[in-house]
Amino acid sequence: MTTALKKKVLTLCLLCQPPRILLGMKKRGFGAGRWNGFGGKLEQGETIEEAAKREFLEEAGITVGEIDKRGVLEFFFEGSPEMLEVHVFKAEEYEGEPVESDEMKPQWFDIPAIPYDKMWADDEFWFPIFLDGKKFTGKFYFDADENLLSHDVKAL
Ligand code: 6U4
Repeated sequence: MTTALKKKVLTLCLLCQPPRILLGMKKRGFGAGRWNGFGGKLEQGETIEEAAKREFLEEAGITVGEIDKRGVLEFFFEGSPEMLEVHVFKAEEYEGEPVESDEMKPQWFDIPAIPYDKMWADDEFWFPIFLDGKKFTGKFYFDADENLLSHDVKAL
């Protein structure tokens, strides 16, 4: 018998101004110690887009302009009753100056110098598609120690 996994919906937004991209070092919580985009859980009554913008402001101190949905990623963890559905957005404009928060330390990177070795293991599979301007879906299976076991990524 299989038990249905609980689904947790999360946002992930990347501010891209070629040749640079803003990433944040996650300082605490899930994914601490890795560079990542900005995002998190939805609050009651919020749309996914509203949550993506709010999380960006909370974590990096800036207000992003229009955001564009680029992909959906599904993450499964061995032994976990919960899967993550991460909605990935691209922002190109912002107001304010990035500031460090309790949760994230923002830093601009040159796109060719994106530090994949200090990011979630799945990122190197979908970031290039994202940076190419294409939409995508991805499914990733991790073991309980957050090692990537297998993946299935599609450019749309
Ligand atoms: P709080 O409520 O702050 O304790 P936390 O557990 O730290 O929450 P949160 O809300 O910051 O998590 O959300 C995790 C963030 O990490 C979301 O933006 C989605 C993103 N994320 C999760 N798994 C990822 C993965 N494998 N690859 C990736 N981003 C991922 O690039």
